[in-house]
Amino acid sequence: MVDYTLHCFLESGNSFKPALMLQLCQADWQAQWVDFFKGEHRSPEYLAQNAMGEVPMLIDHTEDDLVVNQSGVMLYHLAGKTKQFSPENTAEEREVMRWILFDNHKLTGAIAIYRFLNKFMDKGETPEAVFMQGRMIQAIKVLNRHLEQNDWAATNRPTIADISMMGYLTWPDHFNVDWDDYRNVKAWLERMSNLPHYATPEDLLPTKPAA
Ligand SMILES: N[C@@H](CCC(=O)N[C@@H](CS)C(=O)NCC(=O)O)C(=O)O
Repeated sequence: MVDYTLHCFLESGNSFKPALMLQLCQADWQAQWVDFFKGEHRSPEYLAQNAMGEVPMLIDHTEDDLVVNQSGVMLYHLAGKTKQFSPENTAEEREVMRWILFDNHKLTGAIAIYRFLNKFMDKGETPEAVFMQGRMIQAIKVLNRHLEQNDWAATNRPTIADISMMGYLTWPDHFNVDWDDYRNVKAWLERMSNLPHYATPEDLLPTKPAA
């Protein structure tokens, strides 16, 4: 039996966040594919474990099959257990929390929706898509400005805040961004991908099994 099972799917940047953390920490884990596009996350069985009906979902087998929902909570949980990528004092904790909340609400919050409309629904220039694209660009600009003075998001070393914000950023072509226009983000993404044991979403996350 592995220590952790992550319910996830490849197209999900939110799934990449805990998967990357597990990989960077070299944890003992397995991925369990969720058939998201068929609505498995809305099935009664799934909702019984995760009332929010969201992917990813982490099961910690070392704690009596504890169910952890929300990628940010998973990152905190894993940081606490592994003592890696974790804040080390209250001030750092505040900063880490600040950037994880920013990620969930503004960065991932806009990118995931714009990407879904743009790539998976091929919506073109609808008012909704243009609105979300504008929100996304604002959030990317905030991150780019912050990284002008800082190598890492929350402290002077990589933390779960960096891991969270990277969730969707390996797919710039899915949301029509060129990292050459955001040089500080580009350099930070390179630093992230040079961390020991780094792997891509395509390396870590399962996709629909062949029929
Ligand atoms: N804040 C959540 C977001 C999770 C999320 O929205 N996941 C998407 C898939 S990537 C989902 O399950 N969407 C279903 C829905 O919104 O109904 C997290 O970080 O875990």
